[in-house]
Amino acid sequence: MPGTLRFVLGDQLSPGLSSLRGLDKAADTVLMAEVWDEATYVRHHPKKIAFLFSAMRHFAEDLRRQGVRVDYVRLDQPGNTGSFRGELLRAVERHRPDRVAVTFPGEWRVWEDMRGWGDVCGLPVEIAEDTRFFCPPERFRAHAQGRKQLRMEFFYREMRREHGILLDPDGEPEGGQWNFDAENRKSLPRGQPVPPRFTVAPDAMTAEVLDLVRRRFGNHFGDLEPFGFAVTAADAEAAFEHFVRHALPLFGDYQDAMAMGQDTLFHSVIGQYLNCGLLDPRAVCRRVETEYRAGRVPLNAAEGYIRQVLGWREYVRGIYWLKMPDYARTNHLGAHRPLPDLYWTGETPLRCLAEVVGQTRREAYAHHIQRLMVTGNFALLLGVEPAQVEEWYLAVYADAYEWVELPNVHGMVMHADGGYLGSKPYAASGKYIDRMSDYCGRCSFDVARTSGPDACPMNYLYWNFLIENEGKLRGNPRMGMIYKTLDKMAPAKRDGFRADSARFLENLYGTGSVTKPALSSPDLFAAGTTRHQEDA
Ligand code: DLZ
Repeated sequence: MPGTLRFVLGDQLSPGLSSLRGLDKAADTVLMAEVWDEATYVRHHPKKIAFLFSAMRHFAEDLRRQGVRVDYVRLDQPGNTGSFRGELLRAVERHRPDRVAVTFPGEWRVWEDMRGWGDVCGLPVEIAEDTRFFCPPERFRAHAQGRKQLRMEFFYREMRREHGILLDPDGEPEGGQWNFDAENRKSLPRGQPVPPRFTVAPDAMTAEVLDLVRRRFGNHFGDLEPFGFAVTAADAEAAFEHFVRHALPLFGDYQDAMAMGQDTLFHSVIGQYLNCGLLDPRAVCRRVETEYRAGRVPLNAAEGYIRQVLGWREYVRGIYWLKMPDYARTNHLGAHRPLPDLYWTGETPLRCLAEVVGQTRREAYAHHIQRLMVTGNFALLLGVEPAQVEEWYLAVYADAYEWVELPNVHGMVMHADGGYLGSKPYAASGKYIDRMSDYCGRCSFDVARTSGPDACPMNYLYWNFLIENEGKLRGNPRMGMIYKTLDKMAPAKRDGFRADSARFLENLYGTGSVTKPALSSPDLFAAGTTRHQEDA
């Protein structure tokens, strides 16, 4: 009896997935496939590949236990074509279904391909909305309608009201304000105990995947072992519960803090589970609200956490689907330099960067402030071409899929969208990193110095960034104060920052790179030149 072929992708591991609705166990087949193209279109961290393959295999096993027929294609299976399209065509040959059902994918690249699947297999392909998010794309479109710039805060308030989260009985924000971020910027006191890490020992299925990934992807950046990720919904749930019990109460206070040797601090480390479907964002938000209402978690922690899941996560997804594919092509600041090797080697005398890249290599994880204010800030200050920074983030983090990675890096980190997503670039000097971490105390550069060979490079690069991008940034109302400071600066001091930066860039890239033209920048010829272009 011909039935429906239901193709479940690697980041769609949710029992309530829209493409599984109405599944007929007698007639339908679920297709899942490990494919070379997905594992290599960027060179994903081996931990990320192993996590996803093992989670996929466990998900398939779960379906089988429930009596569902699953056709699971392993990476090394003879005949594996290496692509979604190829595996769909082979499965259509095997099962002769009368239609195909899929859930809307998480990346534009896959969406473009998916739109052609019906034609190539000669069957109706039904693409169902991904209902695992709070905000459907058309709801976001309505929010964005008529606005030249978007702000997460206003979107977030709409989501809180619409979904009834953290509201008082009058429908107003719990605690009288929407956002408690001002309370969430503490550095970690010396001696502050941090929660134990949650890890899961690999079972036999994961061990088999680790062996495969070691053989096939051992040359990708990153350590495969020790491997401690959860790979089932039950273990992901346990990881989240561990966070709720041990870390959530202080999550708010220390969410921006960084500390040597402390990879996770009070963070939940559940992004990889949420983004592949092992955890449900609605359940996560409800659970955090319950802890607050039970008096076990302060409001600054509960609100700060919920804002990440209900606010930021949904906001960046909304922007991605609203603005792609053009969004990825903008380069507002005309940034053109290559990504320095240190992002892959971790070899740098800047202790903050060495620490975060080293942790990323070990864990396929760094927390938000490490990503934004250390590796991100440095790439922004250097003027690295956005696409190269984006590829790095997409490859190295276990939670990274383009819908979430691209707006975060392109818009928030690199300001490449000219301020559509966020109001100003998150550029910072070494002072910020020093305030929020203990990295600078162990660095061979001196964070208290702003110029000269011993000075923290983030300090003079910060001023250099403002000077280079003056034409684009001076008019930004949120940058007014800093440009006033720059205006008051003695010309010799300004020149010193320029000279220190030029020396640093030449050391980093070699002679000649400092004035390399931004050939790949579509914005280069747009109205308004940057100081950098004038200088070049
Ligand atoms: C990230 C990833 C990797 C590494 N491998 C696979 C795979 O072999 N099979 C699969 O179905 N999905 C994989 N994924 C996740 C996909 O890249 C993801 O589903 C698409 O990018 C759409 O979001």
